[in-house]
This record gives sequence, C-alpha cells and structure tokens, in this order.
Amino acid sequence: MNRTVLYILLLFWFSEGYLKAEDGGRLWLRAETTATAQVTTNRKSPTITIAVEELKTQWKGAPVQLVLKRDKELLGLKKDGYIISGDKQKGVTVRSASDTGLLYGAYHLLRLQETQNGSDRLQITESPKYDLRLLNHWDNLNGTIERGYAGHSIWKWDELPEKISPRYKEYARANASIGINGTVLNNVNASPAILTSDYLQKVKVVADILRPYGIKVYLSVNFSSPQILGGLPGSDPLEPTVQQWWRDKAGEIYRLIPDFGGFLVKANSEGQPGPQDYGRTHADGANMLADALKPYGGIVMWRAFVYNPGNEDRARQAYMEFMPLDGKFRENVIVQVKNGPVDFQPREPFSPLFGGMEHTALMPELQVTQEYLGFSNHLVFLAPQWKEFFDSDTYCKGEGSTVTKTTDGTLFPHSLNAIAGVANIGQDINWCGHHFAQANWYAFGRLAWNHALTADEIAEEWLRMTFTQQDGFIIPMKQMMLDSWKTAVNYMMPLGLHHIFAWEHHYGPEPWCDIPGARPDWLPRYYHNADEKGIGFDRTIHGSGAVSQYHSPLREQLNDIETCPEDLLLWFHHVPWDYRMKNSRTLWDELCYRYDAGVQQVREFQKIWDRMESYIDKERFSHVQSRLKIQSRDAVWWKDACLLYFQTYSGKPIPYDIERPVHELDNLKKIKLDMKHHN
Ligand code: BDP
Repeated sequence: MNRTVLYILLLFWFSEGYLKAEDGGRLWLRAETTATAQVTTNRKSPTITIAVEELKTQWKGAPVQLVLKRDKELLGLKKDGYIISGDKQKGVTVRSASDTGLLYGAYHLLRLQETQNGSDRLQITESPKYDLRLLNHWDNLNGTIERGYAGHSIWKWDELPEKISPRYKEYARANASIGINGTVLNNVNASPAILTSDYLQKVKVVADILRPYGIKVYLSVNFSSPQILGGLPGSDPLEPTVQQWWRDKAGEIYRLIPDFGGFLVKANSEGQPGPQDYGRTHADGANMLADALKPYGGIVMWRAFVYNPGNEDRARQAYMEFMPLDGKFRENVIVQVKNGPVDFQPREPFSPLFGGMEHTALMPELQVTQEYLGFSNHLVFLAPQWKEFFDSDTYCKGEGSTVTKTTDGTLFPHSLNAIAGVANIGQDINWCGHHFAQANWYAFGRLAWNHALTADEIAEEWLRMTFTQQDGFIIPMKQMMLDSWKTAVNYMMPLGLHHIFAWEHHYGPEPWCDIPGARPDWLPRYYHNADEKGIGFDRTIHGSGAVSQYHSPLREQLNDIETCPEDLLLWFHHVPWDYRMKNSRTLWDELCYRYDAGVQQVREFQKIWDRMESYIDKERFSHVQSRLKIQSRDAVWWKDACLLYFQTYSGKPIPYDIERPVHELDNLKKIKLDMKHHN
C-alpha cells in the first residue's frame, strides 16, 4: 500500500468512522447496538419486552435477570421503584413490583455503562420522589408551538390516526429513559377541538404508542368546551347539563384510552374562559371536572397562573386568588403552580403558594423551553435554577421546609404528588434546537425522579452520554454548563430585575418598551420602575406587600433591604442608585459590573468551546460554536441596551474599567425582531 492510499484510508476512517457526523438526533441514547447480552425475565408484558430488548442490544456486561415480584423490600418503594443487585461482570438482577420499574432499572444499568460510573458490584435502590413526572407540550393543533424554538410540533395531527411518525416511539423511549411518565399533548391555551371525536381517535393512537413505555397521555382542555362543542348555552360548572356533558366526554375518552391520565386546565387566565365567567370559583371548576374523571381514576391539574389587569401587584395575585380556596379541592385535583410568582423569569423567588397552601396538593411547573432565556440560541443549563427553587426554604413548618418537601409528600401527605416541565421539544432533527438544550429535557426528567441529584451530577451524566468520556472535555464543559444560568441572569436581568423583555416575543431587551393602550403589567416599566432616584419593584410592606405572603422569618428577611438576598434585591425593593452593596460598590456600579460579567463570561464560553474541537464531531462542534457567537452578540446587546437606558435615569458613568458600550441607544430602540426567526 503506498503512502497516498494509506493517507486517504486514514482520512476516511477519521472523518467517517471515528468522528462520525452527528446531528444530535440520538440524544443521550447513543449506546452501540452490537451487544448481544443475555437477558432473562420471569414475566412478560409489552413494557418488559422493551426492557429486555434495550438490554439485549446495548448491555455489554454479564447476564441480567429482570424479576417482577412483590417482596417486602420492594413494597417499601413507590410503584416505579426498583432494586439492582449483583455484579456487572458476574450477573445482575433488577427487581421491581411493576413492569415500568423494570424498564427504569434497565435504563439505569445502561446509564451506568454509558457514563462509566461506579464499581462492578451493584447495590442500588431507587424510588421516585414525585409520582407523576410530566411534560407539558404547548403545541397547537395546527402544528405550531407556543414558545417553541425547535421547529414545529412532533405531533402530526393531520396525519394521525393513519400515519405514525417514527418520532413518537423515539420520544417515548427518550422520556422513559429519564423516568418521565406522563405527557400533556396540547397547549394550555387549548383549542376545544382536541375533545372532538376525531381528535380523540388520534390521541388514542399516540397513547397506544406511549403506553408500553410507561407514559400516560393527558390533555389540556378548554373550559368552554360544553358550550363550543356541545352547543350548550354556557359552561357554568354548577349547571347539571354542563356536568353531564363532561361526564359523557370522560366516558368517551376512557372507552378509547382506558389509562388516560386526566386534564390540565388554564382557566380565567390571559383571556381563557373559566368558572369565574359564571361567578364560580376555581375550586368549583376544578371539582366539576374532577368528579367527571373520578370513576376512571383520572386527575385534574388546575393551573394557578392567574393575574388580572389592575392595580394589584401581579406577583401577589395567584396567592390572593388561591389561598382562600385551600382545602376546597377534590382529592383528584392538584394545583399546578409555576416556580416563581410572576412567570418563568431568568431568576425569581419561589411562589409563596408553596408552603402557603397546606390542604391542597400542589405541583411545581418548570419551564424547560427557554422562553425567557435566549430561546434555542443561548446555552443555558437550567438544573441550577431548578435546584435553587427546590431547595428554597418556605419556613411553613419551621426551618428546612423546602419547596420539595412541601410538594413531594414529605410535609403534606396528599394523595397526589407531581411535577411538570414545559417541553422544549420540536421537529428539529436534534429535537431541541440547541444541542445543549437537550440537557434541560434530560435534567428535568432526572430531577423529577430525584430532586436530590445535584446539577453537577446531572451535567456530568448528560455530557458523558451525549458527547464523550474524555475528561479534557467533561471537566471544562461541565463547569461551563454549571455557570451558564447565572451568566445569562447577569447579562439579562441581574440583581432581581425581571420582565424587561421586548414586547411579546421575549427574546431581546426592551426596558423602554411602551405600547399605547397596552396592559401596564405587560410592559417592562411596570417591573423595573427606573427613575431618577433608583430602580426596582417595592414589594415590601411599604410597597405592594408581596413579602407578607411569605412565612416568617423569610418575610422579614426579604422586607429588609439589608438582609434581602442581593440576587433578588430589585425584585423586592426600589433601591437608590447610590445604595451600598455588600461589596461596597454602589448599586449602579454593581449593576454595570454584573452586566459586564455576563458578557465576559459568554466570551469565555466561546474560548472554552473552541478548545473542544478535537474531542467531538465536527457537526455538533460547529453548530454549538455558531450559537455561542449569537449568544455573545446578544449578551452585548442586552448589556448595552439596559445600561444605556438605565443610565438615562441614574445619570452616572459606566465604571471606566468596564468595556464601553458599542451600540447607540437610539439604534437599539429601533430593533424590531422578525418573529419568524425567533419564535
Ligand atoms: C407565559 C407565556 C404564554 C403562556 C403563559 C402560560 O408567555 O405564552 O401561555 O405563560 O403559562 O409565560 O399560560
């Protein structure tokens, strides 16, 4: 063989084989499929068959036995729990009292293999922290996705029920691999059409595909459905004909989908219809639906995301509306509450409903899709944000009453406990738009299963499964992921600033935004309140009083400007520009340094990423590289826009050791994004 041939062969091997082109479509499930492991089981079911197949084709260790049984040890675990014992080299047993538990156990083994984690001896006991672990798709029936940034919906309603996209199964598999066991297929701004017989036939087909993977289907419903679909004069929940309509509809659904999960409802919120249209309460509405689903074991997830235009601080409203209803909901209702009191902002304090409502089951709603965090252009790993939320102390039963303990059954043993994440999944070949956005889907599932996992552990698992085992890649990339959320907060909304986004699309900055006639609480000024004296929203007892919705001593801590955490300072206080921060800088200077730190950090991310080129495939490398360029430009845009605009109030110079703005404020004000590209 001459040198040229050898060279060409080597080149071919490197480009096609070793560094295989990658589109990200395989997500974190990339185990080679050449294995032929010996797998046995004592029982058969469609779910167990999947577990067996997954192991047979991917497990490279000793024979595995899957055992479905109900022994004492297993009965101490939740239904989906499992025990893995044995030795990777000699023989492994996975035991569970349910077939889904065996499937989760199989994925656990594969995860250990793919992350090269741990010793050969295995003694693992797992039981999920939340019973119901759901994704919420904000997917419309016409294929668009509200706040979706990865292409159109994966649900192809116009092709169903006849044609079945291969993605449905891949979706089910990916979710099962991280423990997700429920999915709401359609947008909370729900079209009544989802409940027509035609659509229910389509939903049935999807449910049939997801079922063996342990995933139940749920639907968002429009409260006016009886009127719109059923031709009734109204949809008053206390009206017997309305109640009958829902009972009939529930019967129809369960005839098609015997394990249907239930309804998710956005009512009397942002223009959606609801029980208040008839002078009834949220509890009246939720209970009426709950009664219709009850005979079949279905549940109602009733959202607490409510606020009305008016003088009341938006951050206080959900609490004001729902607290008086505490204890008035049926057993099969769970109230779904966003992590923060306003709306998925880059950083929010936790909603005071957590630890507030004690007699009603509450489920956290997290946003996986990055509506307020740079869409699928910015690399922002959300596990640190969610961990901050989970670990927040509500003090409802004294110190240590964390949000997780108020929702996972530890403090309040309600019959339901659950968590939801608003999905970031679309038709894009890599599912989530940004390769690193897959990590947020992954992290949501892992934390829903076990909120005690650290962001560090999750990032490492995901990186190892998704990219490579090499430390030269893992160590710097993990750090970058862990730093990424605080970085985004810095260049977008540091120190507790919130909702200073551009009108409607929520991508870029528009702190000056003023739309004549618009609801004031949809305008940034409402939230930042910048004036000659200072900036921030006074939610102390002298302001809107939102601090009073929290328990003592947190309430007092937040109320006092000296003890309020600086990361939330402008959320709770209107602070003078000259106020001295803990590091003795003035507020204005600190604001400037924070914005600048955000920008510098993204530049650093670019440098780190460029050094990663040799570790991974070209395709994903360049994709992420170009997204980081966008993120870097956007960070400067955010910094310049916010600092130049706020400077018109502070009247102070930007500290001279900070990189100077490169934009003119007037030009930034003219930017109008083309929604087609960004939303
Ligand atoms: C906001 C979104 C809006 C959603 C709403 C909701 O901007 O598109 O419909 O939340 O959660 O964050 O209902």
